[in-house]
Amino acid sequence: ESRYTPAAIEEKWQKSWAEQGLDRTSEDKSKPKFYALSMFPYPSGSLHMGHVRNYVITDVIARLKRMQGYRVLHPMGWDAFGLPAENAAIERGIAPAKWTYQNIAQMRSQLQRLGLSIDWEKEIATCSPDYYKWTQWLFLQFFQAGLAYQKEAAVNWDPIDQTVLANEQVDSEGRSWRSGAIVERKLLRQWFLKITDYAEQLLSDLDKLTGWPDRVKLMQANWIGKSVGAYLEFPIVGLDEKIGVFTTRPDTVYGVTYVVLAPEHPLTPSVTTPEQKEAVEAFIQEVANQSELERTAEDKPKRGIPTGGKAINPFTGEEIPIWIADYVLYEYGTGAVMGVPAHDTRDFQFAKQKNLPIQVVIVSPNDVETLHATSLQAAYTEPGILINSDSFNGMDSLQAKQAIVQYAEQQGYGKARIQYRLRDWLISRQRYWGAPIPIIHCPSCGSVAVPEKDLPVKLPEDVAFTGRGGSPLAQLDSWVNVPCPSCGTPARRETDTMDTFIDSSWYFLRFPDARNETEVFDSSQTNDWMAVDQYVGGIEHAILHLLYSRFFTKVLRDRHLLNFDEPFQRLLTQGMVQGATYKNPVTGKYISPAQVNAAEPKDPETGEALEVFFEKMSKSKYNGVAPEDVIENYGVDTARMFILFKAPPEKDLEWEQADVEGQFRFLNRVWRLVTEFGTKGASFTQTNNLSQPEKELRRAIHTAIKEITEDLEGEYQFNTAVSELMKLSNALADAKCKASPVYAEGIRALIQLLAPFAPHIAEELWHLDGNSDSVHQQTWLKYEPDALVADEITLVIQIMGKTRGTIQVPAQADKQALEKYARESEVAQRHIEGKEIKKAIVVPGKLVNFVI
Ligand code: ANZ
Ligand code: ZN
Repeated sequence: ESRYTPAAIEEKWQKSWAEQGLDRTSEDKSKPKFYALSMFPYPSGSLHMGHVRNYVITDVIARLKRMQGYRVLHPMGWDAFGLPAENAAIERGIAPAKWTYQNIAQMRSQLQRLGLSIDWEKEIATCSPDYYKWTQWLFLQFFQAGLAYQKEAAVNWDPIDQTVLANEQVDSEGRSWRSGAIVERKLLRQWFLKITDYAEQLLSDLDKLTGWPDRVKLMQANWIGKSVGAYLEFPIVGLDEKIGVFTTRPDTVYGVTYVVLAPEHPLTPSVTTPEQKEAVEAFIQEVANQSELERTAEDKPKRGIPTGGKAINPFTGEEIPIWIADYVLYEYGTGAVMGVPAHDTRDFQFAKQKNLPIQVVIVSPNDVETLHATSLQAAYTEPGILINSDSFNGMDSLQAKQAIVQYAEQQGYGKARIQYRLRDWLISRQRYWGAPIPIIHCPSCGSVAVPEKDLPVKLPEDVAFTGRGGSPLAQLDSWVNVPCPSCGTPARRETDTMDTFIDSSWYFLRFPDARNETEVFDSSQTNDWMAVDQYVGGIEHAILHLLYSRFFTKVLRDRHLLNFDEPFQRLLTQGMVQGATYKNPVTGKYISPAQVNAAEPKDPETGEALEVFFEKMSKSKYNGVAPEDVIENYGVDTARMFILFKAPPEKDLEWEQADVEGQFRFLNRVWRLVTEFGTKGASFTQTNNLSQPEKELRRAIHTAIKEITEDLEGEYQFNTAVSELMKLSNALADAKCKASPVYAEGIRALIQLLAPFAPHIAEELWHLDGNSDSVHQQTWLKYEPDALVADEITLVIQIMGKTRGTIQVPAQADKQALEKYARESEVAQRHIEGKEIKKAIVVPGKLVNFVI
């Protein structure tokens, strides 16, 4: 009899599966399809437990679906463009491509040790010219559709190194990561994608995503931020211009006591009076250095100053002052607000601070009689009844919204308007390691698309990475200077590259046809495989990645490349993997577990008792567990079982060694059960005339099939599914019918049910059980309803509360019948010995107790 030695079987089977092509995507169109996808990793160089958890979850689903008769697409790729490769080039002189491909090679081999049933023939790296050719081609689709355009936008500018910085390269004090200079804001002409054109669809189609967590849908909806309201215009006194405002509360328009412009608003200079000019300019400078968050924080005092200019409220004809203030953002709505201090919290604070008048125009329905709401302690923001509002007095405020917009429209003061918080997507990056934007700027033709035959616009390799003087691409004259593709005059290449979120917005569309050299993908193939049936990844992508992918899908549908609306049918956001963390509460330092005694954790230097808690694994906290170490000690199957068993997939998972060992012991038990049983091969269970132990074991087997299948098909309760596997193994260990074909059936079922979870040990045991094909190619078991019905139960017989024995009785027997069976039983007869029975206590389904 052999011992369970993971190292001896795991690599063996991985090789064998690869040779047999077991994980290749089946193109058998007679089968229903299933597309299982994990969010592809950034090739940082090493795999962490978060990755492992993500991919194992997807793998279990993929393996189950294959066994259930689906053709499964389960691919993997690399989100391989981005800043770290360029930083490595600047800091260590290694070319970004080299650095990236080395990391990919390393992580691929780590992934392959996890026993994931991935079709590696479909592997994609977004930094490969075969891929980014099509990223560029897609950009041109957007460009041709009028969905890609240029405008000025602010960037982070390092004045010492003379270069644009990514947000990640600016520290919390606003300094450059390299030069330490205070980062400035600078306006540059940059490329945008018009995602705002799709705001409404991106919002309303959230309803179609029945397989997404509500939390994620809510985050998307908030990000899109739809507001229904009105656009109203306030004429400026002494100028032939108007200030347009967006308001969600047109019903409060009679309560407007001032108008506020964002300091950057183009009308600011023209409304400012000479007396205020100096103060206004100083204020604009001040605000320019604040972030949006600082400007809009609820708890901060609002800052602003009057421009000296005045506007007219068209509804009342009244003159009101025009202010500028930091709490009005230039990028939202029209960049101007009508101030209604009586009914808006921020306006109220502002008016109190600046002594601006407060005019109440809405009162609570209870106050209508008395109209006594004049000394407000806070803004009244609820609906109510209109007062001080001319012909709208007495109207309900919700109705008044419509009535006032209608009136405004008739009078030409404004109109109804829907506003979204979502802004167009800034995709330009002044960096090297990304897909070059395939545009050539010609002095006479403007921005010209690179012709399709010239794609990809390849990244040049003879580039210097200094971190200074702007993008490396912009410094390479030989690359930049090209003739215009349409008129031939000397022109310049666009030197911006694309945001890496573009690469990941379409990779899932490429997998069905990953090696296509002549098209972005064959639409019929992609339409056939899409949508992704199960997408699994981190909650950190709940907003941008998913929103951008949905946007791409909709644009390509409108370009007739796709025939569906939504890319991801079902979404699972897995929880974090947390490690035991030791922290000195006094110094705040994290201590490595290697340095402490877990039973009594103390700081090795100061002797302080340490705080112990679970937190997301990270290098800086010394609380990480390396996947390689676990695999080396216990094998991949144990790691997989632990991850699946320890917590439901959406919940955070606490890495506990004892539970890892628990799973290792469980796999050892399964190993012993099967190897002790020996090689019996297939057997057939005759279902009539089964003995009681056989019936019970059969019930345990079919209960396991039923429960595990339901756990996997419903909410992915991997943890309870593993518990069911344990129950089945216990039932087999305890079975009193080890020579029966039912026992053989049980052993086979255990191996097959284990296969998606612990694929290597299952395969080995399958072969030890006498099979020559793969367990992963078996048909997923179906339970037999008949087997679940208990036809007999075990009844305990007690005399004076003392258990004397058990008997088998029909499961359906009622109280009366149970008492009769008990009385007549041999056990009872023997112990009662003719004495009088005073009383019989019957607990249905359990026992009968005789008082004598
Ligand atoms: C007058 C008013 C009266 C407002 C009232 C609210 C309550 P959401 O829901 O976010 O769309 N606003 C408009 N543009 C703004 C900007 N660029 N910066 C700061 N605030 C701005 O909110 C829309 C409301 O936010 C608008 O409705 C406007 O204030 C303000 F009792 O107009 B309201
Ligand atoms: Zn030209």
